[in-house]
Amino acid sequence: MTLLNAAPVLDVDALYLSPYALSAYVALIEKGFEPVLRPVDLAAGEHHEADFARRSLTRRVPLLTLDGFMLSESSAIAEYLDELLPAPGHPPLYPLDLRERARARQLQAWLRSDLMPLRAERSTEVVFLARHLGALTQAADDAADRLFEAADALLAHGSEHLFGEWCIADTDLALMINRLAIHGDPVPDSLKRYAARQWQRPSVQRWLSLKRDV
Ligand SMILES: N[C@@H](CCC(=O)N[C@@H](CS)C(=O)NCC(=O)O)C(=O)O
Repeated sequence: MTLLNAAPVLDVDALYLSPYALSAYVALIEKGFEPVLRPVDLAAGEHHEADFARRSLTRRVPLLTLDGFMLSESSAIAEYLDELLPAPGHPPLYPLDLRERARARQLQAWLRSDLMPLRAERSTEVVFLARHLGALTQAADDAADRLFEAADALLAHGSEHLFGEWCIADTDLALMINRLAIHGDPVPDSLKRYAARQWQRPSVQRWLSLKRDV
C-alpha cells in the first residue's frame, strides 16, 4: 500500500476558522501528505446533509478520508496518522516517551473540553481574520489564568517545544494562547514568544495562507 502517495481528503469548514481543522491539517502536512481540502459550509448546514452525516458519524469537521477510511475528531485523526506512519521513519506527531505522550493527549483533551468562556469570547476569527472583540468577562479572564498556569508549568523548562521535539499539542496550545496574544490581551511574555514561534512552523503557515472568503 503506497499510503504516502494517496491523496487524503480533509473536510474542513469553508472559512478555515476551525481550530480542530487546523490541527488535523497540520498533522497531515507534518506526516508528509498533501491533503485535498473539501470545504463544508457550516453556516448553510452542509454538515447536516445526509452524505456528510453518514461519512462523519458526528456531523463535525474535520473529517479525514484516507484510503477509504473515514475519521472525524481531530485528536483521533492525529493519533491514527501517528500509528499508521510511525517513527522512526516518519516524523512523530506525539512524543515517543510514554508519559510525555500521555501528557500531550491530556493537554489536547483539556484544550478541547475546557476554557469555554475564553473560546467563546476570543473566537478563532481573532486569530485568522484579525477581528477585534470586546473586553473579556471575569469568567474568560479566569479561564485565561488557568491556561497560563498550565502552560507555564508545562513550558517551565524554557525550551522551544513542550516535550523536546515539536508535537501536535504544541500547535493546539499555541492556538489557544494566540486567541489572546494576537488580540492584544495581556499574555505572559514567555507564552507570547512560545506561541509566536509555533506560529512560524511551515505547516501552520500553510493553513494561515489559505484564502478566506468572508
Ligand atoms: N472535538 C472535535 C470538535 C470539532 C468541532 O467542534 N468542529 C466544529 C467546527 S470548529 C463543527 O464542526 N461545528 C459544526 C456543528 O457542531 O454544528 C474535534 O476535535 O474535531
